[in-house]
This record gives sequence, C-alpha cells and structure tokens, in this order.
Amino acid sequence: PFQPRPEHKFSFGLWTIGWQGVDPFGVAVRPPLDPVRAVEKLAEIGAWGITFHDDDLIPFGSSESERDRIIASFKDALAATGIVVPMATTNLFGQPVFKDGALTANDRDIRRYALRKMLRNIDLAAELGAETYVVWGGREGAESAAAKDIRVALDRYKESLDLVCAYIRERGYSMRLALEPKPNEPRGDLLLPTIGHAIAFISTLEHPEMVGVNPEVGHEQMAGMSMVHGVAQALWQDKLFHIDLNGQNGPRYDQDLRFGNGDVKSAFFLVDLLEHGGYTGPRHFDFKPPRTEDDEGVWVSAAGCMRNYLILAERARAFRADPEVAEALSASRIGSLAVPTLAPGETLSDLRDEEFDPVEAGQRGLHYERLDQLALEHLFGAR
Ligand code: GLT
Ligand code: MN
Ligand code: MN
Ligand code: MN
Repeated sequence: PFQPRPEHKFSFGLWTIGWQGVDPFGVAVRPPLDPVRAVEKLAEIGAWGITFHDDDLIPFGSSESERDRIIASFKDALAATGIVVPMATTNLFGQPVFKDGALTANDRDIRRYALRKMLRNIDLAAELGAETYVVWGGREGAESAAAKDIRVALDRYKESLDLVCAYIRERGYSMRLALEPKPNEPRGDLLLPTIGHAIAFISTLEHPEMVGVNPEVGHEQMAGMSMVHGVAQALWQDKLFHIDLNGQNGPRYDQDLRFGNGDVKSAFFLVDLLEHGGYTGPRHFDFKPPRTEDDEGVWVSAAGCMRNYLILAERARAFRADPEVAEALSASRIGSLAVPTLAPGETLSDLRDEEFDPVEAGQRGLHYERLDQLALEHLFGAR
C-alpha cells in the first residue's frame, strides 16, 4: 500500500527536487541536478509528471544550440520513462531585470520583454503537451505603497493575461492559465495575495474561462487563510486548475516543507476534499527538500510527499466509510445544509408567517466536537 503510481498523477517542479539550498543566508549545499536525471529519478520513485520554469530547464542566457541540445535530451528522457509535462511556467522573478516586477514592472520595455519570455516558453510547454500554464507573479508587487500604483498595475496585469490568452487561442493550444496567489515574499506585498483576490481578478479578464488558480498550501497559510476553505471555493467556482501541495507552520516565511510536514490536520481535510470533491488534475508538489539533506535525502523527501498524500487519502476514505462517522454526520445535520432554504415553488411570503421558536433553536447542540474527534482518531490511526 501507499506505493505511488502514475495514475495518482503526482508531479514535481524541477525547481523543487533541484533546489540547491540557496537561501537569503546561505550558499548552495547541493550540486545542480541534471534535468535528465530528475526525470529518471521521478520515474523510479513512482511520480507521473515533471514541471519546470523556462530557466530551470534552459539556464538563462543559454545559446540557441545549447537550448536545442537540452530540450532534445529532456524529450528523450521523457519518452524513455513515460514521465509527462502537465504544466510549465515562466521565471519572471529571478533575474535583476525583474526586480520591480515583470508583467507589472513600471518600465514598459521590461514588461514587453517579460511577455516575450512568457510566450516563448508557452510554445515549448505546448510542444511538450502541457495543458496548464502557471503564472506566479513573484515580483509583481512593492515594498512601498508610493512605488507602485496598484490600480494601474492591475490594468497591466490584465492587459498581459488577455494578450497571453489571445495568443493561446490563436495558436490553437489546449492550454489554460493558473494564477498562483501569495501574500508576500519575495516582495513586501504581492499582487493577487490570496485565492479570493485571484478569483475576483479573473472575472475582469476577456477570457475568464481560460484562467483559474494554482493555490499553494503554504501561501494561503502565510496569509492566515484556511487552505481547505480556499480550495473548496475554487472548486465551487470551477477555478481549481492546478494545486501546489506542501507544508507550512503558520504565518511566517514561505517554508515549502514536504507535504505532510506542517499542519497535518489541514492536510488531511485538504486531501479529503481533493479526493471526494471532484478534482481530477495533477497532485503537484512544490516543496523544498531542506538544506540538511544530501542527494539521497532529497529523494526520500520527495517520496515522502507522495506517501503522505496516499496515507491521508486512505485515512480520509476510512473516515468517510466509518458507520459511526455516518451516524455522527447525520446527528450533526451536515446533510441538511444541502437542502435549499426555500422549497421549490415557495416564495418569501411563505416564510414570513412561519412558526419558529428561536429560543428552542438556540438550545440545540451541534455535536461537532464528537465529529471532529472521530476525524482526528482516523487521522491518528486510532480507528
Ligand atoms: C517559486 C515559488 C513557487 C511557485 C513557482 C512557480 S516558483 O518557487 O515560490 O511557489 O509555484 O513560479
Ligand atoms: Mn511556497
Ligand atoms: Mn515556493
Ligand atoms: Mn508554488
């Protein structure tokens, strides 16, 4: 049991397993990871897909011949292992040129360059079969409110995404965009800081049906938000196009822990939601194997992400199948929320004169403590 297989759709960013450990306080602790070896190792541990930023695969500044050589060997590795590329994205944050943002940089020539960089990698993503293109605006933001007119920055963000969607349509790619929210880091404040901001912004686009979200566990928790509620709303609005699974301990710097480390109970209910809420997309891990790990530890950490997901999925199934849970759910009247407040044919005048004793209703117990205890006991493996 808990053996990851391709049908589980587990995918990893090349930047995750390939993270060398460079942080604001220290240099690299691990050597670079060859993308071909990344593909082979992922196949070995039972993953299904690999994702990448343009610059993860093709180092920034590579010559055309170097680029062709890298892409060819990457394609060979994919073909040899069966690993797929479900998603790709653009690095619009690493190079000095993007220090004030990319699609929303104050400098117009930088915005034009950013758009070119993005379109070029969308062509490569389409060629490799990616159906999702993630847009994480890592540098779209500011440290000082005086430095950026947020309303016009959003005009430019919308302009760019409308242009990108038009390009995807014109090329006939079957590709959708997924915006990844994050409240802060690396900028002091980022645009589209939460799932809710992103979904509201999407409604202003020319092709809102082509754009959804790619929520990350840690990013919502950095903002003090419930990842489970946010993902549930994204599902409800048909906007959960992709997901970044990892771990985080409360509002602090972006920890990108292995999935399962951090808030385990939230992870349990998130897996329960994904497994029983109709999400069929990739289970993508965006984590950073800690700097304490050597190469062997990197793969143990990656395998742990998948194993923890499968364990939590099994725990969630057991929770849902437990007759005592079924009884507790009904005692707590969970199902009655699904009944529309007005019956078919009723109008507001029907409820105006209804008999109701608010004092009696206020005395009813909901028994959620019993229900939550059952969930915890399943999570703990005590049932
Ligand atoms: C970067 C970021 C992640 C995003 C990636 C996509 S890159 O590591 O911290 O959360 O998902 O650009
Ligand atoms: Mn993160
Ligand atoms: Mn990250
Ligand atoms: Mn992410």
